[in-house]
Amino acid sequence: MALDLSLYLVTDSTPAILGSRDIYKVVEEACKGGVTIVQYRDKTSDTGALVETATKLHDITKRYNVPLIINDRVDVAIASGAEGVHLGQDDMSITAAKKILSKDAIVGISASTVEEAVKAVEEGADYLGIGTLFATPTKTNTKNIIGTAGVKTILDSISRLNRTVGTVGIGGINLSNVQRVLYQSAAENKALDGVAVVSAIMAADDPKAVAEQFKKTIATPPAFV
Ligand code: TZP
Ligand code: MG
Repeated sequence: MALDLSLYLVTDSTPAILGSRDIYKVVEEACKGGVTIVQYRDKTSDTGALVETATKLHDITKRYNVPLIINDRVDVAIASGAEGVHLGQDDMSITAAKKILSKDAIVGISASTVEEAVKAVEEGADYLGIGTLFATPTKTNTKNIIGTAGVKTILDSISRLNRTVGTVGIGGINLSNVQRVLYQSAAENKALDGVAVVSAIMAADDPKAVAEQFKKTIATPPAFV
């Protein structure tokens, strides 16, 4: 599966976002709408439930050729057959995760500073989730709100390393600001490969339609240039 980060869906199972809807239906609709990668992010379920949900999500995503990434938990990624993991700065190191996972597994990490980003690239991260771009009710314990200027500084620093690494912006991205995010955060030699969204798709009445709109908007040159 090639790594296409252009529209990265991160799930959320909390009532504030998912409501009483079914996570499997929402993720399947999002896949139909064209999300290119899905991360199962669940901070509350126990290990057994995580593996069960991840396995069911993987049954869905693989039908659409969409890689499934598991937040935080390398063990759950392996048990569910997912394609990779997304690590936080306080989780297992990239080096350790790569020792345990299969050699073609995708290992991504969150980065909010130049130092974190450079270290992650040097350790061989496949992609960086760069943020938090904008304050968002979805994640209130965010360390740094870095805006497009912060993303641009990070992209500029990693472009000097001459390593291949994917990049997505995350935090408060929606249909109204996505074009601006991509345009304003682009450094001279490196632009974001995509955007990661939670509520814009997970809380949408019609996740398929919103994913389609994102794809269209991302592919359209911004009118304000
Ligand atoms: N990491 C940084 S911000 C965030 C995560 C998981 C949540 C983004 O959620 P939303 O709803 O797309 O603003
Ligand atoms: Mg984490």
